[in-house]
Amino acid sequence: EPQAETTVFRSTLPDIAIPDHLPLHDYVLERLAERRDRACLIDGATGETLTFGDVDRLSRRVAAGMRACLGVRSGGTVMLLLPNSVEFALAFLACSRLGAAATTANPLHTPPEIAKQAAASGATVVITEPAFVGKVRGLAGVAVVATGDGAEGCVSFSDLASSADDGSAALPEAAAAATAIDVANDVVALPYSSGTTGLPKGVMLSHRGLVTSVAQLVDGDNPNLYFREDDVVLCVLPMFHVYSLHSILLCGMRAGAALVIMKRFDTLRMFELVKRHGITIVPLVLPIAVEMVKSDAIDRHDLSSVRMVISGAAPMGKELQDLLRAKLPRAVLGQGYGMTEAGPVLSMCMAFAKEPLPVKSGACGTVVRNAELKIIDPETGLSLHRNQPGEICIRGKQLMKGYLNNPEATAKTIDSEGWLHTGDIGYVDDGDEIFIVDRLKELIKYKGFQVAPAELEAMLIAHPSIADAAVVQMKDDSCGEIPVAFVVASGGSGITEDEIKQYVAKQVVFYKRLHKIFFVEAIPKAPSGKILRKDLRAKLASG
Ligand code: AYL
Repeated sequence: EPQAETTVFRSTLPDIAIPDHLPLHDYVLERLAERRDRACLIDGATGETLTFGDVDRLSRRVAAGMRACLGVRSGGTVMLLLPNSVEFALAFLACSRLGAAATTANPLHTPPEIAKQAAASGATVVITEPAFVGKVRGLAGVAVVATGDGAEGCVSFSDLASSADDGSAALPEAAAAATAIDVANDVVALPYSSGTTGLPKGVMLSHRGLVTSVAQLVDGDNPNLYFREDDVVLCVLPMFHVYSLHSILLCGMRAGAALVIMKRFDTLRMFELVKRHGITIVPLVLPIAVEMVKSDAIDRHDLSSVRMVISGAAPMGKELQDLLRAKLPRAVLGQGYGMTEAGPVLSMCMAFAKEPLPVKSGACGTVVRNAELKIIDPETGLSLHRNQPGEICIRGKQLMKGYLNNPEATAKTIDSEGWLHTGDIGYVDDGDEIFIVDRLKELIKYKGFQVAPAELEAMLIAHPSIADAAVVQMKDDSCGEIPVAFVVASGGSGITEDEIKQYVAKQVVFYKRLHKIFFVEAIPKAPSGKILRKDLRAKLASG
């Protein structure tokens, strides 16, 4: 029964004082003085280690270089088009120091996808690897920085990092810019997300928003996500995605843990790195868990250092969780639930707390502290009780400021009372744990990556041989979900499944490729013109 009174769910942990005056870099490096010589970033490929002191010094230099050579100022935007690397972390912190926003993107994106984000975000600088420079050369008004040995026509990252002195005294201007940061309003990260509907949009995460979200997990006497200074965290999830950026890079640095950076996932390499560096914390996504349990090598490697395995960004079934638990009996296994717009974390497994609580398999955590969560009937908007599934909504200082240049989409996502509507369907059980059971929104999650149906539908409809199209997800054991399309071919065009797949594949990053095309007479739609995705998904489920 929906009710007029709102049932608000809160963390079982008490609220804490969260700094609301520190810019993000100062917050994550707040205890620098005690940690100068501790390992912060370890390059998994080379073993090269940067201490907290190194990271502080180098990120100051990069900031100074970006300001002097590239004119990056407070309010500016820099695109990070980088795989996992030390450079990513340094460039991100440098943007924070300058009061500039870092808009992050997958370097495997196609040139048109990159161009779209660069233009929409207003980026004036792109930082990338030499191998990807060709993808961004044509961007008008954008300076390109290349890492490693640099590349022709580009500023080299190492020049940036060595351009100036490292002491703040030698950087009067940059220091002034840093102190001028308006923590409540200045955007520090600008990831792209399609949210509950439509095309990808820039999600404005402020300094205060991200500080709040990190603090909700790792601060306090009894942190919800207990990372210790002696922890070694595996960083194989891409930092350009908010899961890794927030819960690995920022939470890890704030807690004083060391990160082992892996550029791309490889099961054996990962097992070796666990052993070599004594990795204690393994954040992963479903496909990595699948690879791990499938590999016979898991039994031949000593993974006993691992004490915590975090899964997030997409649903992970109970069966897989149980298989993984059997392989890693010494580790606590649990889930985090996030959404880019939510800043990003809504809930975290309480078995990860300093004073852990027992949790249930399949749950995706308990709402974070200093926040409010409610479940509403999507039809009436009225609040629901425990154990009743409905749309998950969250409120707190950690939420995004809004979508860049898109107040309409912002207003549809965060209502006038400050509640963010996730488009996820779930319930809160008697033990305060959240279970996600369905998704109201269009979003498709392939290996934890976002696929926006609207983007693929626009592309399909633009094809002269296609009259109409709808894209939905199909369940898949190793990828979670895969995008498939229902297509109405134009009369007599005779276009084939392969032609359509190729046509899309040429324009998009690998995870947005269509896996199957179903030719139909018409796309089912509501009178309003809205695609009836539920009907299409039901069609797939019934085979
Ligand atoms: P976006 N279980 C089920 N679905 C999930 C889960 C989960 N544990 N986590 C995320 N999702 C889905 O913006 C859900 O539909 O953010 C949600 O609305 O790419 C959508 O993914 C959001 O997708 C963490 C843990 C960040 C997770 C995240 C998620 C970031 C993904 C930090 O510590």
